[in-house]
Amino acid sequence: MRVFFYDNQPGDCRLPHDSGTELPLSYLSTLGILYYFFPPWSPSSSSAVEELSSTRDYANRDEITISADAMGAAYEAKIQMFFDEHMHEDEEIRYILAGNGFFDVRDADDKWIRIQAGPGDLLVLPAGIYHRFTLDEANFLKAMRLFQNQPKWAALNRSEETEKNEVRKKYVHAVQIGRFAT
Ligand code: KMT
Ligand code: NI
Repeated sequence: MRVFFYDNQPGDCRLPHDSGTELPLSYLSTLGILYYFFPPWSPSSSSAVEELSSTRDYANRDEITISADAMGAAYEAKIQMFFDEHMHEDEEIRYILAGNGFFDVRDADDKWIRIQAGPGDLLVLPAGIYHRFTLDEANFLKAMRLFQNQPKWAALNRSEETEKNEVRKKYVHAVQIGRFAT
């Protein structure tokens, strides 16, 4: 996993858009993002995922393959949806099993931070954080999605409405007072 400021240049979102300013992984903690590395090829990883799931109450899960082959006609629309800036009223938990992709998240100054994630990376995006997702140029990613019991994980696209969302306001407050600071 690598973390860097997005370059904000126009062009295909699947390109790296690496500004050249790399950030320590610990920067993610200040935004309330949790990250783990459980390599799928390591025998201890499945029990590590089980343990995290039981600690954090991730009762449900599924697997998603994001590729033109796997998704057929829905592919382009799905890809576009993932890259629209949005939030959820619950955590978004993604465990990358194969392939690579970019999670972009807004930092406390509303700047885009790009997280390059690959096999073994497990990310927990907190409820209320603005984010988006794209594949890279290889156009393939397989991930496990973990969910709490009754997830409220509809994508709410950023708008004046989400600025007033209680979950969003609570998140912004938590970042501002340094609740997530390490
Ligand atoms: C989402 O909600 O943005 C996603 O599920 C992204 C694809 S999963 C790696
Ligand atoms: Ni999302």
